[in-house]
Amino acid sequence: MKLRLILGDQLSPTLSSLADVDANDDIILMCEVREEATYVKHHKKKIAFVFSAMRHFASTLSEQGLKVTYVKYDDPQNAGSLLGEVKRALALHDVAEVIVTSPGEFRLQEDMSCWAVKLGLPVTIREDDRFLCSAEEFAAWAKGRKQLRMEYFYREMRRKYSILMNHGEPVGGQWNYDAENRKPPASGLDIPDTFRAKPDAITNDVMELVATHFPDHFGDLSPFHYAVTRDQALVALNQFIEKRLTHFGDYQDAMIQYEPWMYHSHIALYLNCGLLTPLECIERAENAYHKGLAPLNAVEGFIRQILGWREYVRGIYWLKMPEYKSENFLSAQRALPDFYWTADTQMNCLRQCVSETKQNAYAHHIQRLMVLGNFALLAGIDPDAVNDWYMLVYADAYEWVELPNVSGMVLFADGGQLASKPYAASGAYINKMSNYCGGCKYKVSAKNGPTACPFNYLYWDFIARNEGKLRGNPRMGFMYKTLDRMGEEKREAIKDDTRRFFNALEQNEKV
Ligand code: FAD
Ligand code: DLZ
Ligand code: SF4
Repeated sequence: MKLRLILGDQLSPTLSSLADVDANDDIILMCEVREEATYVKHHKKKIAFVFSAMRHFASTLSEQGLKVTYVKYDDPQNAGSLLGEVKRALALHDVAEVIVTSPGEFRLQEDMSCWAVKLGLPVTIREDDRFLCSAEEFAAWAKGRKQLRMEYFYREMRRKYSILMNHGEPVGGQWNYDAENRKPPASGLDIPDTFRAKPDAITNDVMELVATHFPDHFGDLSPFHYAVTRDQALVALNQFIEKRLTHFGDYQDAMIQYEPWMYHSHIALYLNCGLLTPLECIERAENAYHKGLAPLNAVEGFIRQILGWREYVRGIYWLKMPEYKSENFLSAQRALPDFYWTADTQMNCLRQCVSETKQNAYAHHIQRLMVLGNFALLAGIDPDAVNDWYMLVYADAYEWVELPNVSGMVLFADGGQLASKPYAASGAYINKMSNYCGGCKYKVSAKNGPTACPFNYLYWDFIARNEGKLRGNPRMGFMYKTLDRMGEEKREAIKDDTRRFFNALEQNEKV
């Protein structure tokens, strides 16, 4: 008999650990355990989502005639850890081998590599083949390259899977249509609502459990409307393709007050736990283009996120771990401000993005990058604290995707292995791409003084403070030329404003 362990982000019928399952003999083990639910104190909605999706997946497997042992969180016998639960199952059954698909996080992979010794029987860790590029293939692509740029990786993937290709050339003649994808928000946009599933009895049970056992975790548990089965996730995907994909490209970088969903797909949480596969999402978008239902800039932009960015950041993660986790190129050390938890700030952009994160366990990419991340970068917040926050607050967060986005894309903590320059921006960028500034106590047009937008002086303080490390970056040349032209008075004003702002933060004053 074989014991097949399935983790909370492995909810795919095609999972490698299930490939040769013997319905008459093998046992499938799934368990809700304290260790996984609390190694970071995940958002309440994320725990509810993962547990409910796990329970639904387990009942689908049972309906197919497989023998499933499902351990609920509040089972009095629950050992609290994956290894503990495997041991408990081994004591009850005559198991010859444990089979598991390779986990998505380094810490768990390290742990599992010792299980055979700890358990005294063979533990087979199979490749997770739900990704479009294996870790080995990525390492081969990376070998000998000075710079690992996503764009070149993405082109290889387009060729490999023949996506948006026409006789070896990219459809439309260009690989990338990003230049058409940076429209500021227009007024009067009619943005379709996101997919909303009605919680069923399983989800209601799980929500009660989360309210009881995780009361001090961040975030709002209700309303809960995420898909928790593959069928529901497919409906959510179709709804995106039909109603929002057309404008995905145009407004990909736009932010509108009280519009948390915009034209994004809201499928990362389903992709990352296995309810959807990357290729089916890509193919549905490509079909929409061929049927004339969505323009090329939107379809190519969406496909690039999944076929390009998603696979690329995973490749970087496995290539660079474990060193990547402790990188701090800019020696950033500031504590994470309280308003990342409370949303209690006068900076409207941050207030809006934190509030939406708290409500939905979701924020779209540009909110994560250019508001929440940009502030953390400019303020020099410790990468460990920022990574912990991002891992904890989003329903789609797993370290393989969260860490390269935060340490690489946002904080430049990896010194430029992922991004060629820091994504630092002043308030002007946020003002151009959102309508947040109109409702802000600060003036985005003011550069200095107590009423000036803090992003404005923090931006220049960031440039000046990190001169030793960034001046040599060819893409930062223009910034340093501008800094060089600044008079002494202006530089002093920036320093004074920054000092005043950080003092207020340290005194726990509302900033
Ligand atoms: P859409 O905007 O509709 O994009 C479609 C899909 O493309 C996403 O579902 C996702 O699977 C993929 N994708 C898009 N951008 C990226 C990216 N940069 N890296 C990897 N995949 C991408 N994504 C996560 O899945 N988990 C995370 O923990 C996570 N943390 C992030 C932290 C920061 C600081 C930043 C800047 C980005 C992070 N991202 C993360 C990437 C991206 O922001 C989310 O995938 C996206 O916002 C999810 O919403 P969506 O499904 O509506 O995506
Ligand atoms: C995210 C998560 C949570 C909250 N809880 C569980 C759990 O109780 N049991 C489980 O098997 N998996 C859970 N997961 C997903 C794991 O954390 C995930 O498999 C690892 O982080 C590896 O990616
Ligand atoms: Fe954010 Fe500055 Fe605009 Fe206020 S003025 S919303 S702080 S960018």
